[in-house]
Amino acid sequence: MSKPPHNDSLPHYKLVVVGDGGVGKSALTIQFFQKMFVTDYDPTIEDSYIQHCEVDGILCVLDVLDTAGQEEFSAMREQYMRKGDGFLLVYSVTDTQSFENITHFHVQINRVKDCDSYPMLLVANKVDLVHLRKVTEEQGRQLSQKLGLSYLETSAKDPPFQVDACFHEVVRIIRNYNANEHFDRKNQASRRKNCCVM
Ligand SMILES: Nc1nc2c(ncn2[C@@H]2O[C@H](COP(=O)(O)OP(=O)(O)OP(=O)(O)O)[C@@H](O)[C@H]2O)c(=O)[nH]1
Ligand SMILES: [Mg+2]
Repeated sequence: MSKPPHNDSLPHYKLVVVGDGGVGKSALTIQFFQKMFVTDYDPTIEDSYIQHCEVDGILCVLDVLDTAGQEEFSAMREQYMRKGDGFLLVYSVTDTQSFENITHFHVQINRVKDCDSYPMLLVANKVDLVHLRKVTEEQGRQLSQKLGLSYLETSAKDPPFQVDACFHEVVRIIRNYNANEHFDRKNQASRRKNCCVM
């Protein structure tokens, strides 16, 4: 029987789930890790989860930080943003304010990372609440285009809808980003090699 690969040899991705209070960050994270829907609302301060995960046939370690959306904990944001390799920007389709606040999270992550594009996915949660929906799919897609992000609709409620998909998608986005960065660095190095000082 083959031994499972040691953690150290696997790629390790730190995902950070951000968004306003009550949008379903914890419900999505717990549905992904524990395959259950939490119906009670217990505001998070900060929770962390880790597990092996296979994405497109490649094993990795996923380390997910479920953050506080409540404004009173907003001072902790910059610190966790610094640690993230990829971000899920979550809003609730029943809460227009949470949708409008996505732009602030996007700006803050780019500022903390000191770049204008970083691995992020726009997640429209609670799509099961059809009759309470206030933010349409079209509005969500428009925002995602404006920010240059991919867009996924989810429901953490049973039966879950696209919950695994949204975590896996962020891993794909990080892998692409890292591959492009590596490619850019290699290109820069070879350009440097080819230049001659006159
Ligand atoms: N119907 C429905 N309810 C949801 C969904 N996701 C979360 N909820 C409910 O919404 C409430 C808030 O969910 P949480 O996951 O605790 O919200 P949060 O974003 O973690 O909030 P903070 O920790 O304060 O930032 C809970 O009562 C959940 O059961 C969903 O997809 N559908
Ligand atoms: Mg929470």
